[in-house]
Amino acid sequence: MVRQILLLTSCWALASCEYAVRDPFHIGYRVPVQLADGQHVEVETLSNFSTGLPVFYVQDLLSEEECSAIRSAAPRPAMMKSLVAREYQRVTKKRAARHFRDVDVDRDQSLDGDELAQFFKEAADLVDFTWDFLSAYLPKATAAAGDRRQVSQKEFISTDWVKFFRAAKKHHPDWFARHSYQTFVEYSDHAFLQPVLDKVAAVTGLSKSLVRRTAESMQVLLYPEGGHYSCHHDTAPDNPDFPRFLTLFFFLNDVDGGETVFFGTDLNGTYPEDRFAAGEDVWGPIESKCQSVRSCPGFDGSSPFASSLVVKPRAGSAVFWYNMAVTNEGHVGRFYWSSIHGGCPSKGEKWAANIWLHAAHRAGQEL
Ligand SMILES: [Ca+2]
Repeated sequence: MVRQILLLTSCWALASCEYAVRDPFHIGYRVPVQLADGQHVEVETLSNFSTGLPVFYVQDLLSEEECSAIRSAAPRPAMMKSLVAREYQRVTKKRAARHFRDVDVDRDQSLDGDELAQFFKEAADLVDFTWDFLSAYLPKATAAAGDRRQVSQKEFISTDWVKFFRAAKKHHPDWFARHSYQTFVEYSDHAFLQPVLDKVAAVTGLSKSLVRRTAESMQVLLYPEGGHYSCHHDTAPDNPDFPRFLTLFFFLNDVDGGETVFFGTDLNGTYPEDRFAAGEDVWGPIESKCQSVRSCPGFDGSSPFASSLVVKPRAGSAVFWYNMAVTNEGHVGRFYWSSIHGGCPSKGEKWAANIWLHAAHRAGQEL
């Protein structure tokens, strides 16, 4: 059923279709691909439509020299801290009253942990916190016994939230949705990147000209120890600026931790898209649940996404997937909510790079 829906909106492995997506067949399926330099690699299916999203893996797609060259093309002084929400800098007492009204969804004039978490997310992309840390700023709330701690309106509004978020950034940078550094590298500035683009074409099955025409500048990422990126989509269904229909993610060094997790996949359970097709709101709850780094494999033993696809970093390897369907004319098609994914905390410096291919929006297109 799901696959039929996707077939209707995807340009599907047709020779005449420039945007044909690679057919995943079944999990574990490997197709050999010869690269321009004569090297052979295998494109392995890690997940397919029946488990949530087609995801492919290619081991040793980049040489050690290419990994090193990409890292060198992104010198540390050029790396910018990946942006998170900065609304918190404007949370005055007056604005705090408005925030309180916005997040007190049950209108009981106090905030519980979930409601407070909503404020933290909106104000600063803060997705993890502990009540122990909060106790310095909200002593009355944290003095209450049990798990059902509440923050009163008076206490919320009188709290210096700018000071709180600054302290959180200083002492717990890993609590924020993104803890990484990034820069963009232009293909035209580096001759060695042209063969890299051609490798992307070879493994995705797309033409070299299409890849060169539609590739966004390469994003190079550096995650410090403990760095991570909470679950997210690489594009949005209605985002005209970044219609990234395909993501190819390179791991540029070996590191423990730092796994990429596809939270919208379910390798041995009920595929959430089935429930989504039945009208159930599954993606909202999944997205809020996978924000915390506690959703990462083995983080605290709870493993809330134990059946999701996990890809471990390995220098030179690549993983790629589709964020949306694309029409034969290259236009944006149906959005794949199941493409939600995240990068787990790395246990050392982790280098990676993204290549995104863009589809086009039709004028006036409604998605
Ligand atoms: Ca409430």
